[in-house]
Amino acid sequence: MELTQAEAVMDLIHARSERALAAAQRQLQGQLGKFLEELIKTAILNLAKIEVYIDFPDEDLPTENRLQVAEALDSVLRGTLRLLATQAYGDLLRDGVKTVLLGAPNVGKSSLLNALVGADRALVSPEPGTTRDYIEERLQVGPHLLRLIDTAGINPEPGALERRGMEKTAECLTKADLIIWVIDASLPCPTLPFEFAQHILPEKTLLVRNKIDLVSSQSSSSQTFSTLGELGARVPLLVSAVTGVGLAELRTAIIALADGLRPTLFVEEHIAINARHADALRRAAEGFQAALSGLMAEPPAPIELVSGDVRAGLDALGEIAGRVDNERMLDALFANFCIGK
Ligand SMILES: Nc1nc2c(ncn2[C@@H]2O[C@H](COP(=O)(O)OP(=O)(O)OP(=O)(O)O)[C@@H](O)[C@H]2O)c(=O)[nH]1
Ligand SMILES: [Mg+2]
Repeated sequence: MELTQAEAVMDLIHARSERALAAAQRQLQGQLGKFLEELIKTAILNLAKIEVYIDFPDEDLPTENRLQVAEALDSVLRGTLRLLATQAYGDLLRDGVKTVLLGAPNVGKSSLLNALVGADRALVSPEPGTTRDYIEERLQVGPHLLRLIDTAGINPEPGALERRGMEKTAECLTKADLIIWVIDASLPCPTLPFEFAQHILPEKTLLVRNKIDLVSSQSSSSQTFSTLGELGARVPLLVSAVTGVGLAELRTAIIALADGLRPTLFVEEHIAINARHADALRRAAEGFQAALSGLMAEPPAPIELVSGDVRAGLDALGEIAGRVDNERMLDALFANFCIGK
């Protein structure tokens, strides 16, 4: 078993959602290892192609070979960056989808958190400004793990303590994967100050009209949302945290939005690297990038330097699965070139 598979066993044990489980299973089957192996193979082969010329200092690396090697290293670099791009998805699987409940005071954010979690987790009261600090709960919604965060309500005229709560809300928003924007269905349509509104991207936001139990069905269908911009043009979700109406639809909508957070770069959607992999991949990318720059410079960098950079990239890739040893390098060197002929 290689290192990535051993890590997958750990991920399997800690998996808290179907998606995390599926990703861990694929990694256990060696999916990540195989992808890395391909990159390593190509890099070793091309390292061999240039190191031949270190051993024969009278000959220069012909331009044609140089371009071939550069092209191959470029594909290794792109593969490395593609893997690196799955880190955000890996974080999402391991830590949960960061979902922020946002809205004016008293609209029922804490009540919604309690209703979704199925427990009295956050304090609820008819007084506005109940929640000051943010409250976080993990829960499963369909195949996803959610980190649901209840925040202090956005008050246009806050007191000192409320203002500090709102600063924390703004900070939460900048890191949110999803936003549930709650408005009170029994009140006129609200607006949000710019410092909050700027973070509300329509593709990651659900508009929820809570307290629908207080509103007759006629008046709820006639309300317009002209102050809410692009989001206002959508049909909002109608829910009641008190009666439970609309909560199933809210869960379905959350699942649909969370599904959209998957990386689109991979057909094999289950690759999701961890922080250790990301650190090594970043160093690998640096090595391959430096080698490429050296090869493509005019005049090209000395071959010893280029080879050193490729080796640094290879070592970093090798760290992820185990190690790339010199034996393998020599094998490739002798298998592909008629040295000593
Ligand atoms: N009728 C009705 N009342 C609700 C509903 N949801 C919440 N409430 C009531 O609205 C009041 C405020 O609810 P909270 O959940 O504390 O509201 P909040 O948005 O967290 O408020 P802050 O923490 O002050 O920002 C409470 O009295 C709740 O019982 C609902 O769907 N229907
Ligand atoms: Mg609250």
